[in-house]
Amino acid sequence: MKPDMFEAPDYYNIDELLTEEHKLVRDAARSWVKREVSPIIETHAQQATFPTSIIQGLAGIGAFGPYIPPEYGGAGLDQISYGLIMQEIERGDSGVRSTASVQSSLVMYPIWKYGSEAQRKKYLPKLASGEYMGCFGLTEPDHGSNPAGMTTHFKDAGDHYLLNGAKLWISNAPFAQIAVVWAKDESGRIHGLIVERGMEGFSTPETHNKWSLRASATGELIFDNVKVPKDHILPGRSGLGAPLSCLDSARYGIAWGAIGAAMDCYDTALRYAKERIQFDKPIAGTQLQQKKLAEMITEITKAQLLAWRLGVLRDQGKATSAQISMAKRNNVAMAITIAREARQVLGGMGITGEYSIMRHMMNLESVITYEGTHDIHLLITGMDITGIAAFK
Ligand code: TGC
Ligand code: FAD
Repeated sequence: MKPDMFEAPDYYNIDELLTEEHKLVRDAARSWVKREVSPIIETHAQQATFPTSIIQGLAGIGAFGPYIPPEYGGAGLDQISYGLIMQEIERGDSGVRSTASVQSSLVMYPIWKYGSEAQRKKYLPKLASGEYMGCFGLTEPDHGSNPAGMTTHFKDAGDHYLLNGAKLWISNAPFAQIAVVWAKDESGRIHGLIVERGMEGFSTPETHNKWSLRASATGELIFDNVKVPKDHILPGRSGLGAPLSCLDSARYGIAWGAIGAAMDCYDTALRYAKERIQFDKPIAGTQLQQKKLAEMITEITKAQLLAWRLGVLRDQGKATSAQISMAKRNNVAMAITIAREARQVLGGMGITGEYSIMRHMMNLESVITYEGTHDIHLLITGMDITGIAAFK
């Protein structure tokens, strides 16, 4: 792969909206990605392996629990800093950002928000340092967009719960030490349970042959009469709103992350277009390529403003789930469109692993599907503005 020459576009001087701390956090993540992710990521994506060597580095830049309080090992940062970290990581690779999103928003967040004090103390510092990796089991083979229909269930068996069922498409599953699993009790109420690797009857087979997020490990969670100690239930909240509130945090991070992938595609295409000579002049001097590049920077700028404003609202505790849906949907669609256009700017070179664009493009096919599909987020916006749910 070519050396990482990335220069971040900032067409509307958005840096002026950031504090010194935001810029420090962002720049530390940016340098780390250049140094540690860019040189190895293409090989991992080609070989479909997760780069375990970067786990410590992710912890070092505060990517595991950026907004979790320091008393539990988190970085204690605000939501804009969290977003900027996700942006920089996804600039490197969406699969690496996935690993950080799951660890922070889908594992640490529910334990912090809905766990007991003993669970917080037991798990959060280890998750923040990367000693433990976690995964989040909501989706099932027959229930993806409609998690309310889940069939994974547990029953009271005296001094423990007995858990049965299966989860599919679970990021980090093949190597995670713990899984936050959503399952129904005997009355059909959804609860979160912390399941540990090594519990009898719990297995995590890997899902192979993905053309997307190849540097992220994806798998199943299978529960065959797993005895889960009673103190492994998250006591703070039950019902579908509990996992959905975790998704709010992860979807917010994706709204920023997608900007990173788009910026990398734009920056690569711009540099290539200025250097590539056809018909005796740089292709950047042709109207057709300028149209592509001008539209890319316009859409990136709009997405940056959307994410920044959403971050401010989240820091004020005012962001709604529907506002988060809009940003996730818009920014991921923006990124995938830019990736497709940027790939064309590079002509044949665009399909090779010499450049990051095709990898981003394939990764974004997962990003536009997980954490709520493009369609589901449109329906969430539709429900918000009309008051009528059109899911069913
Ligand atoms: P509905 O009846 O609307 O809601 C049920 C309860 O949940 C509450 N609620 C929320 N609470 C917090 N945050 C949100 N975003 C919430 N949305 C809804 C709601 O108020 C209600 O509470 P209560 O107290 O009245 O019971 O639920 P529904 O069954 O009609 O479904 C609504 C729908 C379709 C929007 C929801 O099911 C949905 O978002 N589906 C998409 C599923 C999804 O996003 N799955 C993601 C799986 S995890 C993943 O993909 C990780 S990828 C990781 C990576 O690698 O980065
Ligand atoms: P379906 O729900 O079957 O949807 C199929 C199509 O139907 C989509 O186009 C959808 O938009 C459309 N559709 C569905 N319902 C409606 C409707 N009411 N109206 C109109 N159209 C509709 N899940 C986890 O729990 N944890 C994870 O860590 C995780 N990681 C993932 C990693 C990867 C790489 C991938 C690909 C997925 C991951 N997921 C994870 C699962 C992901 O959240 C689901 O794939 C997603 O929610 C969609 O579910 P589905 O694939 O079953 O599609």
